[in-house]
Amino acid sequence: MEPRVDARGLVVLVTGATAGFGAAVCRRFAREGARVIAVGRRADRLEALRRELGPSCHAARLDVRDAAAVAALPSALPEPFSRVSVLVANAGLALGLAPAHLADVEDWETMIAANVAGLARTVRAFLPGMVERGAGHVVILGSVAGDFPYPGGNVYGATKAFAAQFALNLKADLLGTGVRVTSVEPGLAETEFSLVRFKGDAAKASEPYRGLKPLSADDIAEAVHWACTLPAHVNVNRLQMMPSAQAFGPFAFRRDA
Ligand code: NDP
Ligand code: 8X3
Repeated sequence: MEPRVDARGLVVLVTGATAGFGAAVCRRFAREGARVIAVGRRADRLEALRRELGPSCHAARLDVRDAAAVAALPSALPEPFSRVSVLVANAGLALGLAPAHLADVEDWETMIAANVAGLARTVRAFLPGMVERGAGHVVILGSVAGDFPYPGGNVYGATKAFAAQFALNLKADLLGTGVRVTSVEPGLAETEFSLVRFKGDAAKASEPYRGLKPLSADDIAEAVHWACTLPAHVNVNRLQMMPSAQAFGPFAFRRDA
């Protein structure tokens, strides 16, 4: 086997690093000796992570919906964090689980702004540097919700379908540049995701995980780390994961429809 990519040479920028998958990905790469840039909105969480990980971590407070701030981020990174080699575009959220005809349109706009526009802008900001250096890896957090429809998934699922197709289209564009692209598409994973989706309602948020073992943030971090440290000639295009306790729903029928 060709040699694996050595994490000690990587500069890994992670959006949505203040919780869940993003924080776990930062810890996973830092443990392997990579330099890590943690990006998110909550300053206290960023500062805590920066203190925990020490000098190998740089923190940048940023809302991925802020187009100007995203565009300015690559040139705002100090040495030795300025040459980002792995971008983990993970920041995102679901809001609500109401059927489309009852859903809050502002929730839809927030999801589209973060999960679609914010994602695309983040990737666009870091691609030129990677292409110029002839090396890099873009990891995009999609979801099984982008592949499998479920009631109430409406716009959230559609944003994740965008994420997966965007990743594949990037792969097409980046052929021959030395930049790898991977779409990671998890199923049920216990993080702050549901608390955000149900707007702080802890009882509702815990219901999806009741009585089963969901994926953990560390499980996703492990998968991201694996894909990024495979030998440079190997590109994992899509990586879909579910807990053993999850599977697909059957088709639904209504006899009275
Ligand atoms: P969490 O809610 O635990 O973490 C989400 C992270 O995204 C937080 O760090 C949050 O930070 C950040 N974030 C949200 N909005 C913005 C924004 N506008 N700008 C910058 N950062 C933002 O959820 P997960 O870790 O579970 O989710 C991470 C990704 O994985 C999301 O894209 C989600 O859709 C996806 N996913 C989650 C699954 C799950 O079941 N948990 C399954 C499949 C995919 P802050 O609020 O500080 O900005
Ligand atoms: C998160 C997984 O099934 O709650 O993307 O939509 S799900």
